[in-house]
Amino acid sequence: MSDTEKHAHSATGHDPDTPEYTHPTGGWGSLGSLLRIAGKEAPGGSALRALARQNKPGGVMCTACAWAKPAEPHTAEFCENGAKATLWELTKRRCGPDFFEKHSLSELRDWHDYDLERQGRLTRPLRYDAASDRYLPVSWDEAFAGIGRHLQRLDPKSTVFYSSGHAGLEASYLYGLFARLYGHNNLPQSSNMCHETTSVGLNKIIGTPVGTCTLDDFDQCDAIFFFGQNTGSNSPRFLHTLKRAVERGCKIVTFNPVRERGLIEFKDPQNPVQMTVGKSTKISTEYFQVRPGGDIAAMIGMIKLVLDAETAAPGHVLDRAFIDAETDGFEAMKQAVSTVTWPEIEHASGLTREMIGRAADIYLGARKVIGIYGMGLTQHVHGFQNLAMLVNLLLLRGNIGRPGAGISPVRGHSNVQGQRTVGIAEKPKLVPVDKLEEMFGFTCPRDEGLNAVHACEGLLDGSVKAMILMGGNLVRALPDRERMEAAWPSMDLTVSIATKLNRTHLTPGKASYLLPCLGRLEEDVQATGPQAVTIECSLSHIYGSIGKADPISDQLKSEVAIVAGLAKATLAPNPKVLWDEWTADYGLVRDLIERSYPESFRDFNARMFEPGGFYRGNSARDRDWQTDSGKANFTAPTVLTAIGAEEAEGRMTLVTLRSNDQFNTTIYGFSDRLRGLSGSRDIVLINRADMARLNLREGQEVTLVSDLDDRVDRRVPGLTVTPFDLPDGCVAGYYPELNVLIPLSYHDKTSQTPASKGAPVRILA
Ligand SMILES: Nc1nc2c(c(=O)[nH]1)N[C@H]1C(S)=C(S)[C@@H](COP(=O)(O)OP(=O)(O)OC[C@H]3O[C@@H](n4cnc5c(=O)[nH]c(N)nc54)[C@H](O)[C@@H]3O)O[C@H]1N2
Ligand SMILES: Nc1nc2c(c(=O)[nH]1)N[C@H]1C(S)=C(S)[C@@H](COP(=O)(O)OP(=O)(O)OC[C@H]3O[C@@H](n4cnc5c(=O)[nH]c(N)nc54)[C@H](O)[C@@H]3O)O[C@H]1N2
Ligand SMILES: [Mo]
Repeated sequence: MSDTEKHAHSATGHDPDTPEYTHPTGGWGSLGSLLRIAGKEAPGGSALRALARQNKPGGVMCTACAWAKPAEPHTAEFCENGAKATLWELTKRRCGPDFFEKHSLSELRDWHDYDLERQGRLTRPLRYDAASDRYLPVSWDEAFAGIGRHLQRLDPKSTVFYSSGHAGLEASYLYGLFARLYGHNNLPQSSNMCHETTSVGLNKIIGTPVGTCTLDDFDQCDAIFFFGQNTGSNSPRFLHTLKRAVERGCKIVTFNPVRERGLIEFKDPQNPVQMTVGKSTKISTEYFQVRPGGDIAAMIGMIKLVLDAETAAPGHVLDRAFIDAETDGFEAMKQAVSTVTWPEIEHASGLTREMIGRAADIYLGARKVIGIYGMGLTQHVHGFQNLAMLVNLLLLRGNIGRPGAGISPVRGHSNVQGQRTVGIAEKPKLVPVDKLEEMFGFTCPRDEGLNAVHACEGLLDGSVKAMILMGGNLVRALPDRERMEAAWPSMDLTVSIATKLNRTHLTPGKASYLLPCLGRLEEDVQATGPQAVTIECSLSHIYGSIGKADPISDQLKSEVAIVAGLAKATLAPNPKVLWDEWTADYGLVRDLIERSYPESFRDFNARMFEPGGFYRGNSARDRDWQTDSGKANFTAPTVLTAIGAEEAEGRMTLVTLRSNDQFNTTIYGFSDRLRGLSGSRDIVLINRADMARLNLREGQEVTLVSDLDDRVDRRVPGLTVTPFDLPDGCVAGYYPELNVLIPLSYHDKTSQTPASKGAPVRILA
């Protein structure tokens, strides 16, 4: 069989010899998986009440993904994975001082991540004691004072304040302010490993760091082009939106090396009729198993076909008026695309010209098109080129800045986008520094701070001396994990604000504190009474969220209170900076946010509980292009694949995946139900033809080694060879287990987003 025939086969039908879950996403399967978690966590009535209020106006906004919360929610407006996140947070298990009395950190380092988090919620502030190699309880006052003394002694520029996208806008705004008052912009965030390609890339080409679509657009579009986003696992509520779109005739074209169940068909677990009768909705009209990194070539192919169609019917295909008035760079893009040949496109994409033709036909037949993407596009060395080709494709027919059309990155953590909006940004140009100086009477640092990759480089070269983490599990989430883990204890100070114990907490710096916080689901009572917080979704809507569950311990503080406590202990008093008043009443913090960002947050306190959230607006949606050229920019392709390493004999591209049973580094269990896999996460997925070529047997144990020639030895032994329907030349396995194999230097060229979907590896039998 020729290469082309093989891919033609795998893209149209599933390889019968490899495991695949054959049921639709949703349905009884997802309820079963939920009940397993519920059984393990023994949730109280609080958790069930929280679920009933989840994602509803005036309720609590889910702590899992960032998908939009509709104005008219379902009775149960949560998904399998949102519910898991709730049960996980409101678990009955506790990880208190007695646990740490029993276990030293060197002992805990032998535990599986799953078992660490499974100990339950952290209940007390803790300080690391090197003599006993244990965490010991401390009072909040001692913890704040100790951390404050360390920070006062350190050069602010040698410290890093990370946040994972959990905390609300209030805590996030104050955290950014604390960093700047203290004297740095070192505010990396989880999005540095995630959608930074979007923040930097879209900003460059269409002048906005975020997507342009709202939920209404999904009720109007004629076609959706879906690249590298696994909706069924990672934003399941979005499946309802897609199902509605399909039912009214919208076509969905998916590009993904893996046949992800949720994008194939969906059974609505909230629709009793569908559940019992068993009818499911087909989601993708066409599903193309593109090679990892091959999207650039596939999109170039589509662009070529659209341009050919225009040549055949001049004036009938392109939106010429739009291109002439609103865009820049069309001719250069067209010229670059014309030099690419079809054999090159077919090789790089792994798709045939005929397949790309089918995709192009759907594009041409649709008046309103939305482009959706996730980590499959952003986490590549040429991630920027990925995004730029998608924008090129959309711009050809004016599909940005018009109802029913646009570009829509699907974001990760529930408030990851919002944290950026309110000043968690290492780039001072994204922050209203003049305004902040005027509001708080200080000199704001104006030099660029460290992003995640730069912070890691600083850690390795010794220039980074302290890290505060507001959420997250950085040593697990970062690339080059082994090197990071080894360097971590060299820091003078490490502080984690967290809900649960994780691997990062086991590599303390010379001084180290673990500060337990309230989760969003818990009631947060301050001096003026119960408080609400706010978050922003992927579609730029802002929602209020009120936790009602009983706090799991009376020793917890809110993230707002912790940030304020740390800041007060570190900074000299400033009459314009009122940490205690702000902690007592979060409405005052929202007033500060409104004053800092008046266009996005007009009448913030009054509007925060609007059903469906309030829209912050988007310049590109209004065709106000805030780019250097003042136009939307076409980009001439410079590469055909997003992979940064050359093809070589024996070299494979490693794609790191999330299972259906994890939220990032939090592992709920060992079942990847939607891919038909279960039992172990220490596996390497590979297709049968490649297994035969490389002389591998099913079930054999192998070692994966990094194949980047930089003299660093990176290897993961003990992986079980598991046949799986993937394109040729690639292997897949789980994040975070395989992060050891992702070189720190191997990242998107424009944004430094680690290339977690395309690292070069070799298999050692
Ligand atoms: N349940 C659950 N929900 C989550 C998370 C979780 O871990 N669990 N994580 C949250 C976070 S922080 C984020 S960022 C999002 C992540 O959500 P996604 O953006 O969906 O990220 P991934 O699951 O890493 O992978 C996305 C998809 O890209 C495909 N892919 C890999 N390489 C390529 C490629 O080169 N081209 C194309 N076209 N596709 C490719 C993979 O097969 C996979 O289906 O989900 C959020 N929601
Ligand atoms: N190889 C590879 N690496 C990747 C990725 C990949 O696809 N492949 N994906 C990347 C992506 S997209 C992301 S976003 C990062 C994620 O990286 P991180 O954000 O660092 O990781 P998380 O697993 O989301 O963080 C989990 C921890 O957050 C804490 N936590 C949970 N809820 C709360 C809360 O409400 N408040 C506070 N303060 N803490 C809380 C808990 O202690 C928990 O252990 O990983 C990145 N790394
Ligand atoms: Mo993410």
